[in-house]
Amino acid sequence: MMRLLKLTVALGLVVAVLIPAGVALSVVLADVDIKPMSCSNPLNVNSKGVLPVAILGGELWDVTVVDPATVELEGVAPLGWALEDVAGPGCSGPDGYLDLTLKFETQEIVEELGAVNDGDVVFLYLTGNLFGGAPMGGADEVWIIKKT
Ligand SMILES: [Ca+2]
Ligand SMILES: [Ca+2]
Repeated sequence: MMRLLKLTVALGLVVAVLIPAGVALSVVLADVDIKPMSCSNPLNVNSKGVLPVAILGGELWDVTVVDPATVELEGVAPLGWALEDVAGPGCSGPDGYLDLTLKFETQEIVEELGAVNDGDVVFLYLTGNLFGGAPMGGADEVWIIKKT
């Protein structure tokens, strides 16, 4: 239920963001999972590591239709990607459906976030295209860890 609620909120925000840009109406909404299998998605802004993100596949949603070369998180291109079943909906483990996993350099994402405070919860937006050109997008939230 929580998960459903979160997705509804994310959908509203994505549409609100995309309509002014003129891209609206047929955006394919993807189930984006930042840090697969973690629900709270802590993001340490001082981390020099990578941020793993999965576009979760499902019975009606084959992630191989997504063109990985077009995917960006907050406008940042991934370091690499793979097709692998790493997680399922609601922060669960592998569910038998293939996921598109991408790795982003944490510091590049942090730069795009601008000013954040320890404990903030912020949405990160993922955008991209399907092979054939249709736009897709989704969002998930992270919990900012900023130790001073
Ligand atoms: Ca997660
Ligand atoms: Ca999966």
